[in-house]
Order: sequence, then C-alpha cells, then structure tokens
Amino acid sequence: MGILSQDILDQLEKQAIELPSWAFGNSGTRFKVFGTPGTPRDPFEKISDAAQVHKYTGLAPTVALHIPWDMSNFSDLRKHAEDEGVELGTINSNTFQDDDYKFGALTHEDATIRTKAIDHHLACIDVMDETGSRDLKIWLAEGSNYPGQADMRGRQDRLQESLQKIYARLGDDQRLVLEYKFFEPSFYHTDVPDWGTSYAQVAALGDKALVCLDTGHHAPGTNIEFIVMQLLRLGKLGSFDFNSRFYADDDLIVGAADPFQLFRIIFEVVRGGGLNNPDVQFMLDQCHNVEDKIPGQMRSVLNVQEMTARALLVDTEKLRAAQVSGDVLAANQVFVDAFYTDVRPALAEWRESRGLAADPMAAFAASGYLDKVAADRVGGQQASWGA
Ligand code: LRH
Ligand code: MN
Repeated sequence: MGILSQDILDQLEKQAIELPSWAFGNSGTRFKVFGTPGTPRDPFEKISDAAQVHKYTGLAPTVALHIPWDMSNFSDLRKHAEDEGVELGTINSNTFQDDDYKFGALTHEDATIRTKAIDHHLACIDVMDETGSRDLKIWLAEGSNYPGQADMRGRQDRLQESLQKIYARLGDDQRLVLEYKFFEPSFYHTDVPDWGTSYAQVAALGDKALVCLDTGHHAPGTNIEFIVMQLLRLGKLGSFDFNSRFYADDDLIVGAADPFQLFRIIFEVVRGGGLNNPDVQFMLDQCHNVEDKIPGQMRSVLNVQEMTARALLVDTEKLRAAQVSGDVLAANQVFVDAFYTDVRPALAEWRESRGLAADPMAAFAASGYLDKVAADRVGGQQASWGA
C-alpha cells in the first residue's frame, strides 16, 4: 500500500482505541455547557453514537463508562453494545461531584467519608463484573487550595490505605489504573499530581495496579514522551487518556493542538513495546464543547492512526546509526522525515481495501445519521457531566 509496508499495515490493523461515553454527551466549561440537537439522553444512545465511530473507522471497538453518569441495567447495556458491534470497556469512578468529598474522598481525614468513597469503588468493580470490563480507572480531584490547609503526608498514607482496600476486591483478570493530574479542581496541591506519585502509590499495591497517563494533565513544557518511555520501562503504563491542549486540561481532539507531540509520544510507545500491547490501553478522554461529537471522535481516532503510521515509518536502523555516531542533525532528520511523510493517501487506499470508506468523515456525514438522531431524540434530558 504505497509507503506503508505490510508489516506496518498489520500493526495498524490491530490498533484499538477506546472511546469515552461522556464525549457523546454535552460538555463545556464553568462558563457554559452548550446543548446540541440529537445529543444522547442515556447510556444506550451514547453507545449507539460510539458504534458509529467504529463502523466507519474500524478503530474503536470498546466504550468506557463513567459511574454514576452511565448507571443503567448493565446486562441490557452490554447486550445493546454487542448488537451495535462494540463492547463495554474501562469503568471510571467518580468522587468529584459529591458534597461529602469537598475536602477529600480516599484521602479524607474522616474514616466515614473514606469508607463511602471506598464503597463507591467497590460498587464500580461490581459493575465491571457485570459489563465484563477489565479496568477500573481512578482519577481523584482531591487536594487543597491554600498552603497549610491540608496535611499532605497524612493524605498520602490514607490514600494508600484506601487503595489497598479497593485493590483487594479486584478479580484475577481485573486491574486498576490511577490517573494523575497536576492541578484542577485543586489549585494548591493535588494528591496524585504527577506520574511519580501515581507510580509510588500503584507500585505499593501490586501487579494489577498501573498508571494512567492523560496527555492533558502535565505542566506546560513537560516532556510527556519521556514519561511514557519511563513508565513502559518500569512496566507500569496501564492506559492513556488521549486528548490535546493549548493551555490547561482543554480536552481537545488528540493531535489537534500539537500533532508533533502526539507523534513523539507514539514513537516512544512503539520503541517501548507498548503498541497493540494488551497491557497498554489506548483511550480518548475528550469533550467536544462546540464541534459535533461523533465526527470529533472520528477525527480523533484517525489522528492517532495517522501518527501511529508515521511513527512506524521511522527508519530505526538509520536513526540508531546516527544516534550511536553522535550525528545530531542526521538523527533528528531521520525522525522528522517520518513525521513529515503524508500517510493519508495510503491509509485511504488501505481502508478501501478493507471495505471501509476511504474518507470515514465524509461517509458518515453523507449517512444522514446526525439529522436522524436530531429528529428522533426529542424530549427527555440531554446527557452531560451534570457538574
Ligand atoms: C479528569 C479526567 C478524568 C475523567 C474526567 C472525565 O480531568 O481526565 O479522566 O474522569 O476527566
Ligand atoms: Mn482523563
């Protein structure tokens, strides 16, 4: 297929990117959450929309759920997903929308509050037993806003104690991934602010506990691909939340703000044996505040596919030779040559050879699906974060 060898195409064929159910609901900022005609009103409609992304791209066979946003009859939802050609994926806990957690949840000074938060996670694992999901993803909004407000050391100890109780409940084939974020909603300290803290906490739990890396959760200027390299080297990179940002946790379409960063990240994934590795889950974590959500998700998985194809085009032999000989410019040239290689025509041809539309976005737009759901989904409450 032109510039893409059969070996590269074989690797691309195996690529699977999990979609976040919440990307199909309304989302926004503290200023405004915009509604959109046809937005899903329940998890079943979210799954139907997510299935459209897989139908046209062949890239998104699973959908992550968020609890309680996606509470439903999970055996019916699982059946619905299978009927739509997808499966239910990662289960996300939520301890960031309850008044009781104002000063913490798994880290709270009060054991009663900690027990409530632990029980929520145990309930999420019950959901995993019903949905057949492997991963429990834990992102904690916990922290403080002013120096002196919190005993940061005591909170780390209580966090470990709480995580131990959650970890003990995991089944043999289940895992937990602990997501870090350097700030927001806490503005002085965050209890899991960086990869080192997440690593320290999960390493103390055991093999079924790993780190979740959200590409929007780092301080500006952070070399994220270095962290990817290190976590793969340590065997503790459990999953990605892919998105992109210009400033903070903007949750924009992955690759939109900084395509070269996405390329560098995926190059380290390939280098570290993380591509199509079942231990390293690729997931999107995005919000389409102003653009149409299904096309937004489609554009996202296609961006990841394109950057994966480019990363696989790096002439690693030539690169190593230049690295070993200290030829700085030659090494960088080999690297960016792959990045600047336009793989889109070859990917379009390859899609057609697999019975997919050469241009999934155009094919979906022509399907009239958005007009249909806008006409059908009248009344009821459109789904959103409900912050
Ligand atoms: C927190 C986060 C986390 C999710 C939420 C939807 O910023 O990245 O992964 O629970 O977004
Ligand atoms: Mn995330």
